[in-house]
Amino acid sequence: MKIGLVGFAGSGKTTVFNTLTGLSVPTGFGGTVHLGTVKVPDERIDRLSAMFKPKKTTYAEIVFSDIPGEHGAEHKGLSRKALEPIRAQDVLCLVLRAFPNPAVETKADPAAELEAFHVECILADLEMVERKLDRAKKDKTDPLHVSAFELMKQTLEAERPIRSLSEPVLHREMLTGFSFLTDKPLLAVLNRSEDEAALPMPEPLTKRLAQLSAAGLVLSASVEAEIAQLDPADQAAFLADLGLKESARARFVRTAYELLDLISFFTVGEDEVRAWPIRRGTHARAAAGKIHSDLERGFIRAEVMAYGDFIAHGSEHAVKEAGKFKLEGKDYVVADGDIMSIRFNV
Ligand SMILES: Nc1nc2c(ncn2[C@@H]2O[C@H](COP(=O)(O)OP(=O)(O)O)[C@@H](O)[C@H]2O)c(=O)[nH]1
Ligand SMILES: [Mg+2]
Repeated sequence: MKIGLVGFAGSGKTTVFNTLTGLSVPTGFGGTVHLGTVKVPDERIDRLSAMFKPKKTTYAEIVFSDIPGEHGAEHKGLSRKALEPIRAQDVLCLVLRAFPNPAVETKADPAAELEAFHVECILADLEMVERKLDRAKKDKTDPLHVSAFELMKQTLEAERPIRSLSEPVLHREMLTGFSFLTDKPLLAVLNRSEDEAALPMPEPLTKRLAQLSAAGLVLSASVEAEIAQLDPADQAAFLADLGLKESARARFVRTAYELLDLISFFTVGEDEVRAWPIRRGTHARAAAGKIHSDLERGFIRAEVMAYGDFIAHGSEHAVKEAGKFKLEGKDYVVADGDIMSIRFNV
C-alpha cells in the first residue's frame, strides 16, 4: 500500500514521515520526495513464523512518500508537477498544522488548510473529468461511461469528493486507471504541540471530515519522532508520560487499515510465512491474483483454514481431523486471518 504525506509547507509532513518510518531525514523547507517502507506489525505472523520456522517471513508493507508541499502564502494551486507524485498514491494523508511554527508567517489554521487542499483536489479532478467527458461524448463511448463522468462532474461542482459516491452508483470497476484525487481515501492528521497531543480532535473538524468521507487522527509529530528513535522498551514509558497508550505509528497503521477496510490473509510453509493485505469482501480468485497472476488465471480451488482454528488445533492435520479445513471456490469471500493455499492449473 502506498500512502502519500501531503499538505502545506511547514505542516510537519517530514516530521510525521520520520515518526512513521523511524528514519531521520532533515526537516525544514524544500527537499525532494522521500520514500520509507514500514512493516505492518501482526502478532499472527510472529506466531506462524515461530511455528513454521520459514526461510523468510514477510509482513504486509506500507510505502510512505513524503511529498514536499507548497508555501501557503505564494500558493496558487497545485501545479502539474506537484500533482504527479500525489496521483500515484493509494491513500492520501493530509498533514494539518495545529502548532505554532516560527518559520511560517501565518498562525495555525488546520481547518483552513483542509479546505484549501480539498478545493485544490476538487479543481484538479474537475479539469480531468471535463476532459474525459468531452472525449467520451465525441468518441461515442459506452453511455455508462458518459453518465459516470456526468455524475462525477455534478458531484465535484457541488464541492463534494468523488469518494462520497457509493460503488453501486458510480461503477468504479470501469473507471480503473483514472486516478482522481478526491476518490482516494483521505486520512487527515492534526499535527499538534506536545502539550495537546492527548486531546481529542475538535468537534467541527471531526464533522467536516465526516462530510468529506475522510478519517482523522491527532498526533504531535515532533515529540513522537523523538520517541520513535528510542529503544522499543523505553517507548511505552515516554508515551504514557504524554497520556498516550500507543505509538503514532501503531495508531496510524490501524486507522489506515480501517479506512481502507483492509484485512490480511496468510500463506505459510517452510519457505515463507507471509501476510497479504486485501480489501474486505475480496473473492478467493482475486485474492490468489495478489500472490501471482497465474494463480488467478488458473484458479481451481482455495484450501482454507482460519488462523484461530490452526492455533487451536496446532497443525493442518488436526484442523482436518476436526472438520475445519475447507475447500472453497472462486467466489468465496476471504476472511481476515484465513490461511490459504491455492490449487491452480495453467
Ligand atoms: N512544535 C511542533 N513542531 C513541529 C511539529 N511537527 C513539526 N514541527 C516543526 O515544524 C517545522 C517544519 O516541519 P517539517 O516536518 O519540515 O514540515 P514539512 O514542510 O511539512 O515537511 C520543523 O521545524 C519541525 O521541527 C509538532 O508536532 N510540534
Ligand atoms: Mg518536508
